[in-house]
Amino acid sequence: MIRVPMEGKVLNENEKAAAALRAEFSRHNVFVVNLIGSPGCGKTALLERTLESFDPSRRVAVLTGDIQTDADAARLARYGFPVRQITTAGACHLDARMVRNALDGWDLANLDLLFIENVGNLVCPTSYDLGEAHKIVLLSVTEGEEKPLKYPGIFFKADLMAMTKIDLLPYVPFRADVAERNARQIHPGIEIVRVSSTTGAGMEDWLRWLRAASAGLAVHFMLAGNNCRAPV
Ligand SMILES: Nc1nc2c(ncn2[C@@H]2O[C@H](COP(=O)(O)OP(=O)(O)OP(=O)(O)O)[C@@H](O)[C@H]2O)c(=O)[nH]1
Ligand SMILES: [Mg+2]
Repeated sequence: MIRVPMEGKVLNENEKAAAALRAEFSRHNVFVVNLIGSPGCGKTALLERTLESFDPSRRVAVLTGDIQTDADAARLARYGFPVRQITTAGACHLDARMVRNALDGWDLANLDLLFIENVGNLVCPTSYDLGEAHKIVLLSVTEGEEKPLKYPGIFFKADLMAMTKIDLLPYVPFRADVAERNARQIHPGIEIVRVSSTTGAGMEDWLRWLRAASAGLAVHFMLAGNNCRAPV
């Protein structure tokens, strides 16, 4: 009985912090996406492949969340863009305050695109607004096509589902069309891309989605074809 009001208060605090962040992102025209998915679904790998495809002049940064270690930040920093690790020391999600703290010292006026990789978890991050423009859910083909039905919250809230590791489709009994149907049963308007960070398949669709989703903002991170290296 006590747990519910306390959780409500925490979420309420987060909503205030997220609203402040959203206003800040909007003021500086920063396009922010929040990547959510199970541990190991390929969030960092997708970001690695994405950063690899960007021209170094792009004004892109990444915040990556984990319970422990800065392993993901080390992987992502290799591409030359600003990267910071948020270690939550036990928390199964990022919250808006953690994001605000991690942004300290970064001039948002110098940024067009911010990726936030959430802690690997299909449930907890769903409830925490980070001031992002879009939540993106990743579902890898090794997880089972029923996951959108079992974990509907994130599929309902996400604007895009990235089906990851599609290079493994020949080797796993995963029916991609059923997974997509399940996601659309929960959220009829959800957009879907199929990608492989290993082979690069589908990267153009993912980048096209990013371009279209950010079109309302005056961001220039990859509007010009000559400034965006084609995915390898
Ligand atoms: N075959 C294949 N493996 C992949 C692909 N993407 C990621 N992996 C592998 O999946 C494992 C987990 O990938 P990560 O990118 O670390 O996953 P993550 O979602 O960032 O994991 P956490 O941050 O720990 O939640 C690694 O061994 C990757 O090499 C892919 O497209 N195809
Ligand atoms: Mg990761």
